[in-house]
Amino acid sequence: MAQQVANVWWGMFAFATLVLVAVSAIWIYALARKPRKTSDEDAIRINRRWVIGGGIVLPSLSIIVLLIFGIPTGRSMMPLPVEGEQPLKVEVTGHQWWWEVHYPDSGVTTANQLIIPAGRLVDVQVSSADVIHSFWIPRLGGKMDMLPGRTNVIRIQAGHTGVFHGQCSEFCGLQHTHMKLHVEAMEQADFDGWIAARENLRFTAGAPGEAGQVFDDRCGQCHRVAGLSEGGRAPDLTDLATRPSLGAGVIDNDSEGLRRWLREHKDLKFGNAMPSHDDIPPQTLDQMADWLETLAP
Ligand code: HEC
Ligand SMILES: [Cu+2]
Repeated sequence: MAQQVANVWWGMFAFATLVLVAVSAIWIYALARKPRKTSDEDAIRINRRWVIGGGIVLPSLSIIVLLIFGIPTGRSMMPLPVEGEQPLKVEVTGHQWWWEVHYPDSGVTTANQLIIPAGRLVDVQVSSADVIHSFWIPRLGGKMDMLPGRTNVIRIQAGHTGVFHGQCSEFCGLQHTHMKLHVEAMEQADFDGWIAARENLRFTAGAPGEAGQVFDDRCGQCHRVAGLSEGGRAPDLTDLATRPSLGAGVIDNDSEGLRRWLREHKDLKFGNAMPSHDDIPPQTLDQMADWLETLAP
């Protein structure tokens, strides 16, 4: 779809360049030529010719040509019925300031990463839990507003495997910039494996010692870890260790990053909705970080 959008853009660019060159040439010619005597009637006639030709016929033709190419491109991004293999459904919900990603067919939930099979159509059902956000993966095509209380659908298709970058593109508050989405297209078989690994993933052992208590009392109220807590107000942490970044792109997700996030998340991402952990002893936070690093299939 992005390829088609790009083609339409280049076509418009070429045509606009032609018009610019033509108008400039006529303008230079008009400046350079000697004035001729024209009768009033002739002047009106010439005038009218330019208004009708240049002002009505040319723009109408250009718009018709543009629509001939533009409408099919727009339609290819709409979730119209297709024959054969059905598009994969994914629900993406915008939150201030992170992305909830849910695969309704398998019940898998993750956050701040959208994994899709390359080559297959994907219908992304976008919505919002709070304010208006906008779903945009520039290299995969158009954008779609994410509105609270309404579900919009945008169809995407990655032509090849690889990593693409998504970004919220509707100003949604302080940390709008720090609302990045990691998008990865995999071979269908790898994608199936990715889903299968998460489908029945349940943890039985919580964090050890103090950290376990803190998790049950606090973290688990907002965060879900399959098998341990059902919090739904914050990123699902079940596959946390497999994600490339924390805080929707604020910091790399490694041992160091995780420790920093738990201690300094208020500085790293000012205003984010997670309460400060200043009252939790550093060693408990480190214990927590060690355990969070094990949350993976
Ligand atoms: C009031 C709800 C709330 C509580 C309680 C809470 N968090 Fe969070 N947490 C959030 C929100 C919201 C985010 C996402 C912030 C953002 O990126 O804007 C978050 C983000 C995170 C992340 C990064 C996740 C990611 O994928 O980027 C980790 C890790 C995390 N919290 C761990 C914890 C731990 C450990 C505790 C308990 C000590 C805790 N949280 C308590 C709401 C909460
Ligand atoms: Cu935003």
